[in-house]
Amino acid sequence: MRMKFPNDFLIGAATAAYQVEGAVKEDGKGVSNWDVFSRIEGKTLNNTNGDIAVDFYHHYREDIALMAEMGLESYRFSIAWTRIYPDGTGRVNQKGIEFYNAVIDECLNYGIVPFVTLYHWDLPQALEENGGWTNRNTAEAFVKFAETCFDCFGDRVKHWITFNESVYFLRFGYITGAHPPGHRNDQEGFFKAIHNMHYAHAAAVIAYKKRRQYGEIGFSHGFAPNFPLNDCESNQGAALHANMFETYIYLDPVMKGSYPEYVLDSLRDRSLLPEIKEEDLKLFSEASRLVDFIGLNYYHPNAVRNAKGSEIQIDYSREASAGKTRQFYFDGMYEIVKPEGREYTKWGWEVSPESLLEGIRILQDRYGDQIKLYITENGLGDVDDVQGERIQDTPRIDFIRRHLIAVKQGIREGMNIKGYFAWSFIDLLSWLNGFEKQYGFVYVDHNDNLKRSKKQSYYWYQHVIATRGEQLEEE
Ligand code: BGP
Repeated sequence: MRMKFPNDFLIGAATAAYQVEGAVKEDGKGVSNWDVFSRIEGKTLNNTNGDIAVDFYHHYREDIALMAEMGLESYRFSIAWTRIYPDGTGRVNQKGIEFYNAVIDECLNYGIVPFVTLYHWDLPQALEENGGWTNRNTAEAFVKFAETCFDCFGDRVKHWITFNESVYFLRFGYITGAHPPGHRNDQEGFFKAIHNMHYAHAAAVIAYKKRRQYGEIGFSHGFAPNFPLNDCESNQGAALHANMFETYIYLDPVMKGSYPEYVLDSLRDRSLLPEIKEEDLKLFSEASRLVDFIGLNYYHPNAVRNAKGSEIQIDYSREASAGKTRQFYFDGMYEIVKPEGREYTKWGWEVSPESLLEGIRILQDRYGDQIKLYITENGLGDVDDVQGERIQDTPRIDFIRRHLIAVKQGIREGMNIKGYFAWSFIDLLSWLNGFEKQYGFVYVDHNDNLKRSKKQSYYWYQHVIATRGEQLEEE
């Protein structure tokens, strides 16, 4: 049976400030933790950094015109905190406000809905130096930054995301050291940072709703649902444990206003429980009643087996965090394996559109059937064949097509999914993989003045949007 996406379903694409903007020293922008971290030898592929990225700062008109020509309905982008508050707090930089006003207005001129992420990993260095997310002051500064954004842009921006993928920036920041601040196995810092991040999220949600701007606000989770390798009971336990520490510790406070008991017990046993004040929990609970949606960034599921007692060593290499080799497990209780006979990307990520739905069913069991969801990221990281006239990125088309069909199936089953954002609109800087791992509908030639070219997938997505996905199954 043919079906279009419902009228209120947004078909969009996403990027993040550090990965596209460049112009890191222009118009009063302050220094971010990534500006500093990427300068440390060996931290990123070929020591690439975001100094130029794809220079969206100067190309935004051209890029948004390309979005409009494609028919894109919504553009998810993030605001660089250091453009608004160069030192993280204190003085506001008017030029930064002007830049995002221009980007938002440009989108709206074409009828593109701006979908704005407040925190997509580029923390002001001044705050990082004072303890980053382990310091409650960072959370307070975030709330101030969020309020400034609501006050300056909230008349036109009606969709907000507080945090992007805390599961990754905190794990890589405090356990593997692959992201700033680069701590290794700092478990105490890790759980403290998680709690402060939750405080910042909750306070920002409440601050937003107080303003009565009649928009929505949510939280984007890096959703890699863990499934047991097989029916064996110990592997099922391992998958549950993994989901507790990779998903529920992030989504329970947002959706229910409390941490899972299982997580609390396990942290208490290991003397890792951070200080959780009664008033924080009150705040979480109030925010959980106000939050509008969960964003899922879905790339792959994980197959998990029990590893208790097998002395797993954390792999601190950049490759491990970039997904190329086996991943680490902070407490050695489970191991993510890559069973043979399944489909994987060049970076070893399992391709499984059906696991997205399976994962959503698990979330529905926990948070209710009608939780409002957006797929805030999904896409294929690949090395495209850029020879010849047109870039034939057929694997990307196939990947996105299959995931969009799954989303349609979910909607048919009654899932409350309100939009899909392909990662990414344009080829951009991958945090750890430089420019080697491409995700975009638009290619950027770094040897020819950052010239933009439309890929095959650009035209394909244009058609999907024009037909509201009606022909996906036949393409
Ligand atoms: C998500 C991030 C994005 C983006 C994407 C692809 O985790 O939110 O910013 O980078 O993953 O990741 P990668 O470039 O490592 O393949």
